[in-house]
Amino acid sequence: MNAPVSITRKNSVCPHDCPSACALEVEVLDNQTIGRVYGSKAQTYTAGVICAKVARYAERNHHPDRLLYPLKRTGPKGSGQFTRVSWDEAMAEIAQRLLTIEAEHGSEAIWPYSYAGTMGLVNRDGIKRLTHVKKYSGFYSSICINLAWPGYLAGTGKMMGPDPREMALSDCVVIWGTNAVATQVNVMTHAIRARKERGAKIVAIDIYRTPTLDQADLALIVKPGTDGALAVAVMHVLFRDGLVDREYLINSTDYTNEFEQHLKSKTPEWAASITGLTVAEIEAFAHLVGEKKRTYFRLGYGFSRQRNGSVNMHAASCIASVTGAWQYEGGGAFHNNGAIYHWRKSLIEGLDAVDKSIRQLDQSQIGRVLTGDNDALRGGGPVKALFIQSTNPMSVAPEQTLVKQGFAREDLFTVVHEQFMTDTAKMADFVLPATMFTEHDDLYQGGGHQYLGLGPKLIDPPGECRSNHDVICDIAHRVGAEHEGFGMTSRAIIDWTLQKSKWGTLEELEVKGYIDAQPAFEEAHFRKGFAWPDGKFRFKPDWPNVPFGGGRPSGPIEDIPTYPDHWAVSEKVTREYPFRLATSPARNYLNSTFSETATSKMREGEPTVLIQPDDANQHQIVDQSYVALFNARGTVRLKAKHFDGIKRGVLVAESIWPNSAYADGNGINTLVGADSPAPFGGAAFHDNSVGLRAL
Ligand SMILES: Nc1nc2c(c(=O)[nH]1)N[C@H]1C(S)=C(S)[C@@H](COP(=O)(O)OP(=O)(O)OC[C@H]3O[C@@H](n4cnc5c(=O)[nH]c(N)nc54)[C@H](O)[C@@H]3O)O[C@H]1N2
Ligand SMILES: Nc1nc2c(c(=O)[nH]1)N[C@H]1C(S)=C(S)[C@@H](COP(=O)(O)OP(=O)(O)OC[C@H]3O[C@@H](n4cnc5c(=O)[nH]c(N)nc54)[C@H](O)[C@@H]3O)O[C@H]1N2
Ligand code: SF4
Ligand SMILES: [Mo]
Repeated sequence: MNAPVSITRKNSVCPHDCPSACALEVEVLDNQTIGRVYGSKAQTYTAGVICAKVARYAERNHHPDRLLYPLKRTGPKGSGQFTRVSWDEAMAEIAQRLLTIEAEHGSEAIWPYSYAGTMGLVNRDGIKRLTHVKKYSGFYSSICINLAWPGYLAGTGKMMGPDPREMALSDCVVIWGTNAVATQVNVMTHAIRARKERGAKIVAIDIYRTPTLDQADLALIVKPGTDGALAVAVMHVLFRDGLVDREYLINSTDYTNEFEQHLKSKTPEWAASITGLTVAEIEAFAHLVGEKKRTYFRLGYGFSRQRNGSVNMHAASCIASVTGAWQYEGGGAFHNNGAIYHWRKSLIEGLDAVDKSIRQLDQSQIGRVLTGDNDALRGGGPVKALFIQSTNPMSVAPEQTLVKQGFAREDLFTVVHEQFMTDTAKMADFVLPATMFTEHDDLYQGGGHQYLGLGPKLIDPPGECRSNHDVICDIAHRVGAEHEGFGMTSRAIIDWTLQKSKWGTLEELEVKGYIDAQPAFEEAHFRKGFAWPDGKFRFKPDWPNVPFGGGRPSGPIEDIPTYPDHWAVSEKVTREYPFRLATSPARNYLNSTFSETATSKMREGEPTVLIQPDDANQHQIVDQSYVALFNARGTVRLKAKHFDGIKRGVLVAESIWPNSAYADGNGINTLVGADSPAPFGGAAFHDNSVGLRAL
């Protein structure tokens, strides 16, 4: 029976893979229905602002295309022909297939594959418990943070930083390599507050003129993969013009005369030729951050999605150490707050069951893994079964040609637990319907801020949708996996995790909604030292030993320059492939999520590549005409749009669209490589060389 129709607003947290992890107030219309979604005003980072796509979440939550019942494939792989089955029938057959594969090929032939469709700790990470207990192949989760985090850790040693709300107290906010207007709107809230209240300057650095750059006082458009050159030239100017904090350098960093000498040749002229900026732009940026000691460098993910991305991230963070910005309220460099929550995840992830001898397969290399690449398989046998939750690799993973070949294998047994019939779900043998965040309980943490929060179940799920937690526990029982976590409710796991992590109880969190986990000023600003034995920020990192938990050294790690620099390892342009392509995020999608909602689709239009008008004329590409982009990995057809806010030789295709949105079904990640860049792998989504031809 429905509750009386009175609109109540309930606290929740946005579950999507976004640094903002906004605190929400969800209108609950009745037991089955949500209304409008608002940003919480009381949670001071969200401060009442959320993105448009989540404000209209009812469109996604109550979408007519939601998966409601378990489905079993009846036609050929990928045909989209399924028949409805009961949960019991589906789970019994899935368990039996997994047990048979385990018996015939060993436990490592099964690869649970999941990512951050939901960021709820219980529902996102419970699959790891199953993986560990059953000794299934491990998951080297590389697709998002592996190029970004090591760069920040290389200097600071710890993944935290000055309180992001301090952006509002800065004299200069540098929004570097993140299109915050699109990907984490709250950065703009706090930066614009600083401008209004203190006359602060906003600098934004990207490879094309984004809505974020439109809001900046100084908008710098660099060539992809050249931020390291910009950062070292800025430091050159700071030393040259006496804008460095010598006392801070000596007391708080590993500064040496050798480092200063290294910067001597890194002139603005040198950097101008690499970045495509003018000398005047570089000088202006350097003087701004040199004169405004309260400069907050908000370092995003985007500029790290290059083969030299970690080096560039480190180089950018070094500027705050040269000026001593870290010392001041509203100053320093920030990327993510991952280290402040001190979670005890042993119950959620089954860490007590980890067997280090089990191979870890690289998420980004799923195409290579499924097509039998020996290196990608770490010398072991083939993967015979995939159990997928909360991710859509048939759209989002690099080397799509291989990904598609792999998923099409007749001998591969694939289960996909999803909310919609995604490109990945279409390839499954069984599709299981998943709940949304409003329909289950979970615990969330901010990456771009410092709150942890509760997202309670607010409404009943439609049809027969089940949460990740329930599905993992059910499958665990059926395949004989034993762990106390499989017998607990998600609420009991949340309570255990909160208590063991010293955040109180679930009951307390239910009252508060969220907890401000911000460390003290001294700690967040590294005033008591950076997280190294000598307490000093490192201009000269020890790359192989950067404390990136479980990171697997990859790529030409030994070739990383000793000091921050321009590391020229981007994919080379050639006569055949003369353009540099980035696949920056689309404002109305979140990775491939929301590409099912009508409003997002309408606002995004169709897959499009931005091209500089002189380049377009030279290659005889008419505005709004169709083109082919190609490289050795494949060909993608999409619309070209002339755009003057981009350097010559650079293309941007905002993503990620379903494959069916492209003329021949090849999505943009057809062009992206899955080679494993230094220092710890990852996917260089914005570092692709391609050719272009009119169609
Ligand atoms: N609307 C929307 N929001 C999202 C997402 C989305 O797809 N859409 N994705 C979510 C996820 S999973 C993540 S990890 C975050 C990521 O969010 P961000 O940290 O913003 O990172 P990216 O979205 O990869 O890219 C940000 C910007 O970096 C630019 N860029 C690319 N290469 C370079 C370079 O070499 N130098 C510089 N200076 N800039 C460069 C891109 O053009 C892009 O505009 O956003 C989350 N939020
Ligand atoms: N070209 C290009 N490709 C990229 C990027 C890029 O910038 N450019 N960015 C990369 C980055 S940073 C990332 S993080 C990855 C992200 O890639 P994915 O992790 O695959 O992210 P999404 O595309 O949002 O897909 C998440 C899926 O999870 C489902 N889902 C949501 N909640 C739940 C739940 O509770 N249970 C279950 N079972 N399913 C759920 C959603 O319906 C959705 O289909 O993409 C990467 N791919
Ligand atoms: S900005 Fe990010 S965290 Fe906030 S509501 Fe939108 S998708 Fe969710
Ligand atoms: Mo991501």
